[in-house]
Amino acid sequence: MIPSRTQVAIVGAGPSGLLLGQLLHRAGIDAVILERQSPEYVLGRIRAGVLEQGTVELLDEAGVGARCHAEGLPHEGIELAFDGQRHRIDFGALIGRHVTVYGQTEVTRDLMAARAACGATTVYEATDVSLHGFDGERPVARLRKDGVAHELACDWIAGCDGYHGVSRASVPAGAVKAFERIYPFGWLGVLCDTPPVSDELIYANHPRGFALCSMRSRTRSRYYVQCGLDERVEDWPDGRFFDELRARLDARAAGALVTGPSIEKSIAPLRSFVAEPMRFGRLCLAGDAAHIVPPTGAKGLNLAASDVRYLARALVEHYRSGTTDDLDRYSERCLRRVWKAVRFSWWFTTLMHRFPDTGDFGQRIQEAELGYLVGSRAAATSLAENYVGLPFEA
Ligand code: RFL
Ligand code: PHB
Repeated sequence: MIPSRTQVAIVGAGPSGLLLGQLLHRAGIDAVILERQSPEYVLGRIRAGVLEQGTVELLDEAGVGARCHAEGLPHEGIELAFDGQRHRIDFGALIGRHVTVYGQTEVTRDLMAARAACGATTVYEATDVSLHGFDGERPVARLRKDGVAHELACDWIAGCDGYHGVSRASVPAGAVKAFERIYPFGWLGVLCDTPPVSDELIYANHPRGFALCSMRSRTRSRYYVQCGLDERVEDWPDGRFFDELRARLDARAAGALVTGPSIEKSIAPLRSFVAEPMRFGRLCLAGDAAHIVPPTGAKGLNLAASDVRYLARALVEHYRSGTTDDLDRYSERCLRRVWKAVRFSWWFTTLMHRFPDTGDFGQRIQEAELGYLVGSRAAATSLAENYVGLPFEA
């Protein structure tokens, strides 16, 4: 049954939409989620793997943190490989904080289960979602489900529908300013059921291009290599992928790499994108709908969570006291944190990747900066603070 009215209509059942739904539900605020895809499709997308401490705390607040604590892997550092050597950035020693390796798929699964358990409505395979009247007091979301048209009246719309969603696209072009940088390369990612090459993530800078050794668990590995924008997955059989990965790693990691058949392989282009502002009347954007970062800093999902944290608190305060003060501050508050993460992701991407136009000079500059980074406590602390996640505003 699709209701005709709710307090908050949420577009998108990715991590932003589901987490917002759960935080609102726990505060007694009614929300309906409209999702274009099926639940299986949403769970089939292999994406993020690294959660900031603040994100895990927010999962706890939403009542869905148990499995992340039980099965997630706390990581107290990362390794940087360059110039044939590997160096550790020790988050624990530098700032006393850590990240948790726990896949976005699992976060989504936990949130879906919690939503099903509380009986809240998610309309999957909702097509032709369109948003109306958010510049006034009575917004409406229209949709089709199984060919039948529906209207959902609401107080607020949360646009949690990712970069290609309908929410940002519904805003008049003159009301939104977009900031964008497209990088001249992508990431080719492979998932396989083999033990990870190291206990920690390895970020490798190499003249052949960037590589990343990540993981989902002690038995499942996630690897990436920088690739050209014109590359196709079909041109990268597993053997070629692992040869290229090995060539970009230090000798110890290359020797320790256990290969196996890939269970997923995909190419993602890299971009930085920010839309300002993030609120238009009674439509608030959150997560990838408002901003994209290249995955190098592992910030996308974490930024989505921090937007949702601010939005949920502002809506709870609004329904409790009638004030819109926090909603009025929503956009600027999010954007301050967003731009810091955009800056960090851009910096780490620029430091680690081979750019087509900077040549051997660029490679030496990167190696010099990496040398400085691993040799200076001040520089390493800056990396650690940003990677583990900057604090939220009060
Ligand atoms: P999502 O996950 O894109 O979900 C949006 C949902 O909205 C639905 N939708 C619609 N529904 C109804 N009507 C419409 N018209 C709709 N249009 C779209 C979509 O079907 C979808 O279900 O956005 P959300 O929730 O904001 O979450 C953002 C994160 O998914 C994203 O930032 C991260 O995956 C980015 N990311 C990483 N983030 C991290 O924090 N740590 C990482 O380690 C990390 N690694 C990554 C990443 C992203 C990657 N790719 C593929 C871009 C690694 C990769 C390779
Ligand atoms: C991942 O495991 O997918 C992952 C980890 C770290 C990143 C990006 C992606 O920076």
